[in-house]
Amino acid sequence: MTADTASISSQDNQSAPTTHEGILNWVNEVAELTQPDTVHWCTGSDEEWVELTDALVETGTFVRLNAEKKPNSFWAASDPTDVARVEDRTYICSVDEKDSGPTNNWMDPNEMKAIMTDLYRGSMKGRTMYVIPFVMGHLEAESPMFGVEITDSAYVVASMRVMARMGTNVLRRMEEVDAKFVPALHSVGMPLEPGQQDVAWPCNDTKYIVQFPEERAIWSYGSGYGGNALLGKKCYALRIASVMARDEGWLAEHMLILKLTSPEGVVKYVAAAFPSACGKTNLAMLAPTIPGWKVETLGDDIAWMRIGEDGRLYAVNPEFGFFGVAPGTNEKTNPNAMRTIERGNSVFTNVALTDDGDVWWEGMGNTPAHATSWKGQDWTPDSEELSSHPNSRYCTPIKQCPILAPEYDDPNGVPIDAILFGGRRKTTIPLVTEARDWTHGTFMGATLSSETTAAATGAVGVVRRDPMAMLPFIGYNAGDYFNHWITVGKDNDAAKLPKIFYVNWFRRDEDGGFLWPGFGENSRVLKWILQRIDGQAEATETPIGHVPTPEALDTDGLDMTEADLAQALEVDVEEWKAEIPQITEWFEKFGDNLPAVLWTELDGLKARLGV
Ligand code: GTP
Ligand code: SPV
Ligand code: MN
Repeated sequence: MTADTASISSQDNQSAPTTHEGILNWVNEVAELTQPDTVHWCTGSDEEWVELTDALVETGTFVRLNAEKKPNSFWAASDPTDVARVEDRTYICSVDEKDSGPTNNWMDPNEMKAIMTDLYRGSMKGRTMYVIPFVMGHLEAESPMFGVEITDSAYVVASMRVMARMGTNVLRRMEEVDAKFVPALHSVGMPLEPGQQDVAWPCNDTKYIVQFPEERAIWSYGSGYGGNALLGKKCYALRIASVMARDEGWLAEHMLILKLTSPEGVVKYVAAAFPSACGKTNLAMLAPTIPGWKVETLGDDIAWMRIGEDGRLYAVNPEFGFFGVAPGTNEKTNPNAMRTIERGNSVFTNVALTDDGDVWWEGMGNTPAHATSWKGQDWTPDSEELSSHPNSRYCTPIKQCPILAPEYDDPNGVPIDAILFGGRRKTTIPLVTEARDWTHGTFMGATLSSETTAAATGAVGVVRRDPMAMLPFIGYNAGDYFNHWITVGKDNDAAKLPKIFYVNWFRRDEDGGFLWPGFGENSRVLKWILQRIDGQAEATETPIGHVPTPEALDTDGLDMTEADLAQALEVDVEEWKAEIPQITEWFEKFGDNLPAVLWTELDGLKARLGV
């Protein structure tokens, strides 16, 4: 082990770190290929965290924050080229190309393995190889969903410890039941020659984020960024899990989970799918502006949902932390996120570092006179560049959320009453629309559209279809995925399934401002949804579904003109007519894989619009 890499020594090269032969064989095989200096089996203990974060501070990957501001917390800045998910380098390598479908990149699995095996050969030289046993969801679940990530990044180990249940107790359970697991291999792709000085953020210009769906395996190379490198998250809990879910009759979705309680004590559980950087974390932690209403958080990014014995759809959050968008988070938009990170134990990546050892980002308020930008440069309010990358993130334990619902830790999950789909659209999509039934709701999800954000590399602000907010995360043919949704509706009692709604917080007025104030005010929409489910709120039937009458929304104390509210709720037939050719073109992509009932839904919409 060289002293100048972030690595820790405890337990290194133990002779028999596990009795689980499958894990041991795979770890040995990877070590032989990647040739690390040492192998470290992660325990997940506090001592390990201290050793690991100390080492990261020593190599300059982490800067320790002022303990009075953010105890046990760290600032990290990535390489300026490694800041987001790389969708053009992400592959679903199914055996048959048609099984990856028209929305994913594909390569023959053997060809991909040959390319990546060459890349991995010696890729961990000079580094420590960490073995992270983890479980997505609860260790006490009926069938715990195990994984093992191998990585040469200490930053990834620290982040995985926040984001997933991991460590020795997971490994022991895997040994007891000789568990199957998803092998998830990660290398930053920057071996070190003897004596070579490491950099703060090792990565490689060549990147591959690869899922092998039949094998349930993940290979990732070249990036240290969250969604590319914390392989339990998007790669396992969405791409691989969506394939498992298709085969086993459940749903793995890009959804937050929240608990809503009315002043009368009526409880509803809501799951909501919005594309990356479109408001899941904010809605999950919402502080209601209407008196007496309460929101509690269960999850902010991923929901696994299964039909329970009573015929209802139960959701669990497979994660253990939040990996949230920092910019725009402040006392007003998301006070609960501010409280969560204040408790410390967090990693901040690509935000600004203040002179008193705290973090800052655009939209936090209290602008500092001077800070160090995410690029390591002097920053002042006069600087032309942003202090923080638009996709900068906080990584913080879910247990620190002050409004965490106690049920978050229930291995059986919570019964979902409403599913929300939503995106970022300047026009066309009203504030909220209720689907007529599950199939119509599936149509809404399948045609969901949104302007692209900084969460993935590429142009920002371009409208694209992002079905169920899962475009970058469906591990198989999206046409088959729509069919799976339709089947869940057909195979189950419609009365017990959640009601489906489509929301848009992002509609703009003529001057480009948001029509709807959003954030805490979204509680007014949640109230209408709860009342609709219980048959207590008015709606207008429109060509696209049921939209609230302005009177049906609680607008008490809402600072908004009647005209703006009317515009936020408007169903503009001309705008919708313009949407039809785009939906048609989108559906045509899927050929025979598109369920016929979705064409029927489109025909119905056209007829109602008079097209
Ligand atoms: P991922 O973690 O990438 O999956 O994102 P997310 O869906 O959790 O998005 P998040 O809640 O972090 O919000 C992303 C951005 O949208 C932030 O800059 C928020 O300030 C902004 N945002 C969230 N909710 C609202 C809203 O109701 N209105 C407006 N105008 N902006 C919002
Ligand atoms: C997203 O992009 O949807 C995220 C962040 O939640 S990442 O983990 O990078 O995917
Ligand atoms: Mn996400």
